Amino acid sequence: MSYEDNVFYQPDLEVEPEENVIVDFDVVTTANNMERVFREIPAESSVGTWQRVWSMSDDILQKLSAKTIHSQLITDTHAKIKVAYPIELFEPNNIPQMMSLFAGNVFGMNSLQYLRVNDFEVPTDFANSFPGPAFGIQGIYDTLGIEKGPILGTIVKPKLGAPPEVHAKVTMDSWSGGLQWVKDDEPQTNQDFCPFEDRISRVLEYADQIKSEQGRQVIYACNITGTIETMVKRAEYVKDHGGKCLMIDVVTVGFSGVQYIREQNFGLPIHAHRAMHGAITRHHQHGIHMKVLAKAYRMIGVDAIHTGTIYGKMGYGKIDEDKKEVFSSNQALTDKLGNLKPVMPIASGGVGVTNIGKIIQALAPNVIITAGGGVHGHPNGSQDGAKSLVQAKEAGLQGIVDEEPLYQWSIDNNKEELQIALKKLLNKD
Ligand code: RUB
Repeated sequence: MSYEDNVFYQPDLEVEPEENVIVDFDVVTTANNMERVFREIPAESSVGTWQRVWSMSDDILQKLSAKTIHSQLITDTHAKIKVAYPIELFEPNNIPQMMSLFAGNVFGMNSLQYLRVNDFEVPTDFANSFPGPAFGIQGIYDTLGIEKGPILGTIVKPKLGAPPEVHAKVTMDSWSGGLQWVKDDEPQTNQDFCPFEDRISRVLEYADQIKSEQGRQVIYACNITGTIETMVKRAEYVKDHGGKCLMIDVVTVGFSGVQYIREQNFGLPIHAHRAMHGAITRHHQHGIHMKVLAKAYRMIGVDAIHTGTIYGKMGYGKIDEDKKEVFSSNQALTDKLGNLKPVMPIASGGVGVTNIGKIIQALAPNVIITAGGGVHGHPNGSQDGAKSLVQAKEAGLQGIVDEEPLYQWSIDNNKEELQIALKKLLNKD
């Protein structure tokens, strides 16, 4: 066995999808031997190494080697390939092992300039070995007690620094202005300027107040990110104080940490913030596509996850590329995947009254849309900012998405808060 072994490259091989994990890669090589790379990737990511070892039997080689089963040359040095990994190589219910296998050492090979994992498909039983979301899309609607449709929310701003009473006021104003979902920002955990317990208890009291005064359930996604032990304590605190949701920075916390929280069955949906994903997902030819992460976090069991807005401040800044990225990630959250529930996408980052209509047209009905600066930057504060976002959503659902028609709509329909927001953003007197 070596990279020369034909077992690793069988371009016409038909494999059984229920017996293999099939992974789509983009490969860019520094070497001048693409066929060798077609062997090297499956070899290094299954049973092989750079030369035959005495302990390798023909039986192992035939049964357990991964195989490039499809290759398409884009240029002399760039190809798209599909690799089939026999399911026996995987441990059920173990995402870290799965990622170490097909997205592990291969990323460091010196014959590769770039490598990108674009997608993966797993057999049904393997998918079902994972917990998956406890709530998923329907569970989130049920928690809020609402029917289908875009859920509007905000991120408390400033990103960091506000004391608990200000944090709580920003939250209360956002809810009383009509928003349904408020989340902490991704680096907000338990700093001296805003201790976790003080913040959470104040905010959750306001959530109770909204419920008793308006009969509406609102959600506060409390960021519990930390060590596993800390996250467990924080989740217990949130639950004991009547909280309805946990937020975790799922990329920085890591797969096992997130799954551990999922498996404690706190009875609270998990809002997955993806801070740091860009280091992994951003390069078109290198790293891991967001839809791969989305699928992995769905298997682990998050209920909602950030996947982009298309029209906001994050992403590639090119509508076509962003559409492709966001649509395919969202599809990974809802396509059939064993018996696992579908996950709610979250569109966030640079959202405001001028782009929410386009986001709704592209992503509704099943989406949580959160706007931080787009709410709290309103000249009259967070409550009017929240109202303006709700009004812009109403217009967006009617197909009024462009700035000038939206401004006219706000005048014609006496949507004062929206009109004021647009005046500022469109520099009108
Ligand atoms: C948005 C914000 C969000 C990130 C998430 O603030 O803080 O956490 O943008 O990005 P604002 P993504 O609404 O003020 O821009 O969803 O792409 O991971």
